[in-house]
Amino acid sequence: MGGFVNRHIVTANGFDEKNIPWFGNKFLTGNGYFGVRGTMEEYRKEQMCAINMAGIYDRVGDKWREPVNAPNPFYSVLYVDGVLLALPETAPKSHRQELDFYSALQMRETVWETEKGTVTLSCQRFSSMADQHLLAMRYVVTADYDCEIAVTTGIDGDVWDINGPHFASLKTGYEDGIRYVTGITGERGVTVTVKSRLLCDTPGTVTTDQYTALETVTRQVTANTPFILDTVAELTTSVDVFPPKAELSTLTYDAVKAEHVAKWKNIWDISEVSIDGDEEAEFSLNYSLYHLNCVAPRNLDGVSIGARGLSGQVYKGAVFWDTEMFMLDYYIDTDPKAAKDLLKYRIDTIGGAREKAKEYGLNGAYYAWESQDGGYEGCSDYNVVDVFTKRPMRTYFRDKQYHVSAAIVYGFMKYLKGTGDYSIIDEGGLSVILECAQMYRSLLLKKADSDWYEIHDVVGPDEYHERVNNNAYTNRMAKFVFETALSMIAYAKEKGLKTDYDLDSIAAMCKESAEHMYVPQMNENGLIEQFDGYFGLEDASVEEVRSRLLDPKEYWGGAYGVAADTQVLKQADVVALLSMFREEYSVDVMRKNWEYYEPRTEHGSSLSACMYSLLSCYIGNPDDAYPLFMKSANADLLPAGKEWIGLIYIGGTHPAAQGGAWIVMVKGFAGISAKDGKLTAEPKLPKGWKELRFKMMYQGKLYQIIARQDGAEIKEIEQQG
Ligand code: IFM
Repeated sequence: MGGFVNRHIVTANGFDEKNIPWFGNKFLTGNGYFGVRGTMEEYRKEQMCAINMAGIYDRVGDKWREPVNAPNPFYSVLYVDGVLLALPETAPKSHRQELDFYSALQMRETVWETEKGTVTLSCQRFSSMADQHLLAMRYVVTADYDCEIAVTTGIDGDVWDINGPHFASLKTGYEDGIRYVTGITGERGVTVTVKSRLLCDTPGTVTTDQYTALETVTRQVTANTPFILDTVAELTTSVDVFPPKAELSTLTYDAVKAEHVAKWKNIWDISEVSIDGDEEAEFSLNYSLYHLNCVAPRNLDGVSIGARGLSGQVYKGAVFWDTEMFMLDYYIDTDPKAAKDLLKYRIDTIGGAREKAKEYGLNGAYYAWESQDGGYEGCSDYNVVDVFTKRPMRTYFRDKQYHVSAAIVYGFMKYLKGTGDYSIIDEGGLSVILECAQMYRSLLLKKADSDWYEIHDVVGPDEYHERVNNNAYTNRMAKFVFETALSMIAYAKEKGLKTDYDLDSIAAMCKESAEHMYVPQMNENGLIEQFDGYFGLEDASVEEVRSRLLDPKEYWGGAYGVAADTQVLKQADVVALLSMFREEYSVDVMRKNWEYYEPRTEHGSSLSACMYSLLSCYIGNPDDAYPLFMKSANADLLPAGKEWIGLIYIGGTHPAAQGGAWIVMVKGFAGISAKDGKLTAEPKLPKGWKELRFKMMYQGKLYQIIARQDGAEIKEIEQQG
């Protein structure tokens, strides 16, 4: 794997302009409050430079609402003897970018050759995990000859936007040694302020304009004497729930860095995974966990994680089922408070889900496919732009992906089982579960002479087949929601929880619905049909279907998509069902379905590989699981997967794939499950893995797990702090 040089350092050597978007994701730093793309200091919006804010959305006119990017306090350009040295314009002699994901520090070293010698620019920067309002950078220039170095550095408020501009007004200035840029969003008037302080022993000249607050520092240097400029910056908004911990004017780079590194060490003390026998897998998995920590909205209210984390405005910064299905497990296992906060987002945004249900004539709560602040649906009816006509295409993600509500209920149940903390049920979780059950009830259809409830006209996890009937996954999930609601009603009654719901009548409804829910069963070949009529579709291979594309960016699904009338699917659907309800199926059934569906799956979504990988482990084939696990863990380390659907850009980080890799490691390879309130392990390690070691929380206790080819140890250990 290119770039693997150290247990915790991702390195990319050389400069290639084509990698700018991908490296922006790969080298991202973040602290849950914001994410800073791994771009270079001299980059601007053209290079997709962004500080992406968690949970602050804005809408301009009738364009898509999206999260706001804050002004960039790292903007810096270098002149040596009056000549600009900057990427991508000035070709470097050498260039290296690094991310130390243990200490969450991003570094670059760029060497330029000038007429007189070489100039080296080294930078280190980070997004403070200790005080989430802070960012800091050390910028060091060294020439091997006497010269004049000038650095213009400060805040760039001319930010990259997909559907902006989001700042209806910007104010820039300089006061008492502090530069600032304040933007006010157009739709809701949220104020976003970036302040920064330059720490350098040479006084600078300050300039401000409509977008920027910059300072130029010029110094004559002698050969090989480093010129050091430190920046400490603070990002705040008018809707913050906690203030910065200290006055910006009192902070130094080294002090802020020391606290940041210490905080990350605490995170790794519980999160780090060791895989004796496979350094590459260990590296990829820990790198994935790094990203999950960069995006966890710790300490924020009413915020969850978008499908592309904090890497930009792609997918409208919206929260999908990805969070509950793929990411939540990692937080339940390592930081239950963060897991609870993610679920609280669904409690806090039930209003949006109720409105969506009403809009479609349904009862209860129908959670958004693309949920933004307030839980409002960010997805439009025309969510893909056709590559040929350049017109928006009618898609059914918004109206027909009913499985999203069930994923949220599934998330609540994972939390309850993993933590034993039922307080969330009394804090609004009961409403979420009951109202999702009411929503599913209003989808049920019964044919005149049938005893069974069906669900028609849906889009399942495999989005390429729209408006299908009896998607096995959706129907089983609906039944799961009814069953869960029943058990939560029993819990509420037992505990005497105060509620306005008529628990008896909802319980009767759920019981009747669950008992009569039609869940497609296996046929004589042991196969479960993905939806009514799926087996009758053309059985073309993925490669054959791919060869029918007239344009590589063409959307495979939708009415005229190349996959729509074939059995080729985008991502795990029946396989997801089997992974989630494994206790209901024999290994033989799981194997037959894996073998049938895997060759027909395009894996066109980063959510797919981990589900197939997990089921492979359950079948007892960790070696088949391994490449799919690595695909998931490498989603952002290796060249990006699909970056376009039609003419819509979908690049960014892939937290669901990263969370999926954790799930495969825990439930698949280590074979962890809980029986009678106790963790058990039945490891199925891939070839070459001698020992897999990690920690996880279960029901308030911390455990050290050591899994080997021939068995496992699970030991309760003391929790720090
Ligand atoms: O939620 C997913 C969906 O299942 C497949 N397309 C991408 C979305 C965001 O990751």
